[in-house]
Amino acid sequence: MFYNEEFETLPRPALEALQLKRLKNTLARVYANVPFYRDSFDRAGIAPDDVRGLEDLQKLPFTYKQDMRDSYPYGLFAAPMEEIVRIHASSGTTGKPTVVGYTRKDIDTWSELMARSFVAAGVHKGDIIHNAYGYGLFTGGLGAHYGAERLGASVIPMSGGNTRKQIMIMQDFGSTVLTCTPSYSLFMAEAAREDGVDFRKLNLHVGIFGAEPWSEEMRTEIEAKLNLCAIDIYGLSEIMGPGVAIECREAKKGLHIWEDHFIPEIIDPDTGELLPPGERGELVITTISKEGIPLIRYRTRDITSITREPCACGRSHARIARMSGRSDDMLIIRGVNVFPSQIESILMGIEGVEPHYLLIVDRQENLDTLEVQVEVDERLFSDEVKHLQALARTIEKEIKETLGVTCKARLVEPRTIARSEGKAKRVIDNRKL
Ligand code: DLL
Repeated sequence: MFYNEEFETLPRPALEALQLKRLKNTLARVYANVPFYRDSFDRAGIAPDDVRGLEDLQKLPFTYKQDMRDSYPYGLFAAPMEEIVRIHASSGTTGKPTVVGYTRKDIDTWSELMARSFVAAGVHKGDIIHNAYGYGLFTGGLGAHYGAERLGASVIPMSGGNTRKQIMIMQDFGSTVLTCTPSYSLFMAEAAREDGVDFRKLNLHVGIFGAEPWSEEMRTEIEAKLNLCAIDIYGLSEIMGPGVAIECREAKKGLHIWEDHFIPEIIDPDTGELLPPGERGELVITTISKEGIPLIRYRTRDITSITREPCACGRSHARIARMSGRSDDMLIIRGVNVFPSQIESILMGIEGVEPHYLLIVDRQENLDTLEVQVEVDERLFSDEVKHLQALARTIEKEIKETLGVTCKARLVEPRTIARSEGKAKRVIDNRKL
């Protein structure tokens, strides 16, 4: 099933011809309207007309999040304010947020791409979408909302929070689709259980989860606890919001990135060199249809790989692998590089461990330390101490053997680690303080 079959299955030569045409238009637009791009292209000695083929994209300089911060709030906008109909912003952990603006056409494109994403995930008209992504400056809530309406499904604009009410509504309104962060879905399942509601008896058939990294093992856990098909959706506010890429229900293997609107590249984050398909590196995205704030070769910091192998679903658009994290989330512990998602995969594979954890990194006497706090099954906690100790040793051993990192496992009681209604906080790094 497709939302826009013609464009979703466009044969690659036609897709690439369309990309080139749109890229040229975008370059002309930013060169004419955004002083930042005119300066950066001039400095690199390249003019929009020098880009004759898609391979010439590599000659263009990158755009970084810092460039957006430096031009706060509207400096990179390529459309006059009279044409901007919506403003969103991403909450940076430090300093000012990153601000993005959408023209009416941008909102229209975003709605279509979210509608396509819903259909790829197996959502139909007639579905009741329980949208628990936050509404507000965050793009999750409104992005999913407009896509649901475009598709013609019924959308319940819940936003995040008030978990008990969410469960009541889901039960009473017969929600069939859940959209929220993967961590919040588990929080809901847990709250439901406490209220004596069996999540598996709800009408939900699919959950569309994203906005934070999660592992394949976490998917297994969510699918079992919520009794639905869990689909991974990716996006970022700088590029658009949710719906930049999504898994298809047919294959559930890699996320189709909507290449008629975005050109993806995978680069070595240290050298900036393009990497071949299949190799992991940083995802760089160029927007080719945006009017409000087009971005050229934007460094997402997200780590993935790309494949253009045909997919069982028939979509011709490239697929990116599940994100293993952000290059700036990578922890370096005594010289060993570890992504929190790698630790998550190991934890989820161990019997008795619950999907709620927190990594605490510190430095004692010039040595990095890692403490893995993780909740364990209620039954285990009331069990003999020696069983708990054995479990802690197993966790420490598996992490050491798989990742080469020494850690201390601290098993905590169920519901002691803070729950999140949006993006989960998995790491506390005290070294930076
Ligand atoms: O998180 C947009 C979104 C909303 C995506 C709802 C999916 C669903 P930002 O707040 O700007 O936008 O954060 C973007 O979140 O660069 C990734 O690091 C991370 N991220 C988003 N989706 C995924 C995912 C929204 N499926 C940042 N897997 C991105 C891993 C993800 N990380």
